[in-house]
Amino acid sequence: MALTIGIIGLPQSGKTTLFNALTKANAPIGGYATSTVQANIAVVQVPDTRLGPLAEIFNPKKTTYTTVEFVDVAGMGQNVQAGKEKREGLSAEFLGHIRNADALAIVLRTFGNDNVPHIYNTIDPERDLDSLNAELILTDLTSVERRIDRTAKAAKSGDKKYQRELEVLRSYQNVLNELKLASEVELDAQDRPLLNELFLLTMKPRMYVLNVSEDALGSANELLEKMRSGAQVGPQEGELKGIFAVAQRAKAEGAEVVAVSARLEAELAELPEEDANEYLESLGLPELGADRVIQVGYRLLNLITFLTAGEDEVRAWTVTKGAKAPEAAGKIHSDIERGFIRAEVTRFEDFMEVGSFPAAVKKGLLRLEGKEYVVQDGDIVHFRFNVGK
Ligand SMILES: Nc1nc2c(ncn2[C@@H]2O[C@H](COP(=O)(O)OP(=O)(O)OP(=O)(O)O)[C@@H](O)[C@H]2O)c(=O)[nH]1
Ligand SMILES: [Mg+2]
Repeated sequence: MALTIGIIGLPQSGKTTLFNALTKANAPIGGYATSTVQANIAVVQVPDTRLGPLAEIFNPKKTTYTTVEFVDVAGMGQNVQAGKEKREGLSAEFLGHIRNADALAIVLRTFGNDNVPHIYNTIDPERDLDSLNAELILTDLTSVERRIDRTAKAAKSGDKKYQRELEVLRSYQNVLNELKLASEVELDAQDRPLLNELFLLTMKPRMYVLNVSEDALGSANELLEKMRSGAQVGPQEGELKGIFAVAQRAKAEGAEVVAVSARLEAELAELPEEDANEYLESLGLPELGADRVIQVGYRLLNLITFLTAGEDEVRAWTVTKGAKAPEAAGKIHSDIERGFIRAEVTRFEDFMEVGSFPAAVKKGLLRLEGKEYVVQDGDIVHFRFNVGK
């Protein structure tokens, strides 16, 4: 099953433009075309700079990247847009698309453009984030309260299990009622199955994607880089003010934040790779923001990549962080997991220094690992297995 990142944001924040940049797809943009909730879905390759050099050594028939799936849905804030006083949380249709997402990419607009209306008429990404959060929180509150009704009835029998459940649900209800995210509740591992059943939107790992104007892209990246490095940053002006505010929030939450110019990126995505790279360089940008969004999204999903390399195929594989060698083997084939004997492991960096497996063996850079080995990002693995008769 593909792991999915849901792209959400206010109407006209640039979600579909970002989606197109990410997926090099051509979904129609512009206009509030959101009365029926449709979603764009695409699987994208996760950029990985290790595959290229490996392919140069092995000259394989095939090079295969890992993938993640992005879902782009209509803008939230429809209640506001329709001028409704009562806020009811999100529609069932909309929810269907994002409830199952494994993480959220929240698009916040900081670009100004008189031709692109904003539902609140002004540019203020932090306010937009509060508005989106309020809607997500309200939706979660509805889910939790529905479950509380059910559990309260069951708990009347005096069953300890339901009493515990009720306690946990109430702690979520309280936090949500304070307009805080469900992720702020400290979750006891034993309660995880209950929470998994609720699909709370504000528990999902999230990243903020600031959709900035082309002019501000360079300074936005600089600012974010400074903040990441822990440097002191003073008050900001103009477009950077909102960018700074969101970055501070992200920092406090431990969430990731990336700045992109969705429109520029969508345009670049249509160029041949070489031209796009040249253009990027001329703008003084090291890499596509879209690639950063994919990589950060992949990290949010708590995934790591291990590699297999040979003349047939050089390939990146996805496993959950903490997975042991047999589980990783199972990603390739269930027989390899079943008949697992051991894993031969070389670090990518070590391998690149010597350039071949025999040389890695000679230098003692190839290790033999057993069933308990926890696979690391960047391991090149060869599995030994025997399925018998
Ligand atoms: N100037 C500027 N305009 C942008 C940028 N990104 C998107 N736009 C414009 O904003 C408008 C809306 O973009 P969409 O990608 O359709 O926005 P959306 O969030 O998918 O909108 P809905 O699906 O209606 O909620 C389009 O006219 C885009 O060209 C940007 O980075 N800079
Ligand atoms: Mg759209």
